[in-house]
Amino acid sequence: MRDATHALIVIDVQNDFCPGGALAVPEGDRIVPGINALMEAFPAVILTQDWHPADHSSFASQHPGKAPMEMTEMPYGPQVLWPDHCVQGTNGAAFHADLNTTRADLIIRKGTNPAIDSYSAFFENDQTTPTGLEGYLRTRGIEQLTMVGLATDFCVNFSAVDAAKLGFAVEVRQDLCRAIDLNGSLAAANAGLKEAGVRLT
Ligand code: VGL
Ligand code: ZN
Repeated sequence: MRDATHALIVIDVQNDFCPGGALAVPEGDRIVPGINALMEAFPAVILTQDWHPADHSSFASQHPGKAPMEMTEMPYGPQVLWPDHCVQGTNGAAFHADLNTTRADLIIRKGTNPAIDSYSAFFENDQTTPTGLEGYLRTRGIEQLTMVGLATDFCVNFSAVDAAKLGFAVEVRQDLCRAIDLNGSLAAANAGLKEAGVRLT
């Protein structure tokens, strides 16, 4: 068992990010058994859940003439336009059926504001609106984070970089993550993670 200052953060292991889902990450489901096993070694387990309203502005369907995976400009900067995914209350937004959610201390939902996407578990994509996760971790005395989940190059990446900037010691278990890899996003993410001082293991 890791000591009480160490939490496992499981990012977005949801049906829509698994094979057959709306924004399927190749092999996204393959990491589930390893994540369940790893939970046993952690005194604190937090799950994140991408949780969008049906008219979310990150959906290409909300931008006439735009197709999924194209870019747009939002007031807060460039934004990838995604297929509709993880709509609140749908089966696609549910956790993978085999993920051990019983073990979770906290489930934090993100991407609920229709005007702002939220890749990171700590801040929305405007990089200023907090989700509240930092306060939860600090009040529990947690200083070290191990991150796993989907997708390596988007939500895991942004969560890990933000956590490192906030002063947590962060490890990303690459064997328990899978990537979307859009236009070199995985290589860029790995470089950014190293630069931020995240340990890639
Ligand atoms: C994610 C794209 C859009 C993720 C969430 O979990 O990595 N990616 N929403
Ligand atoms: Zn999303």
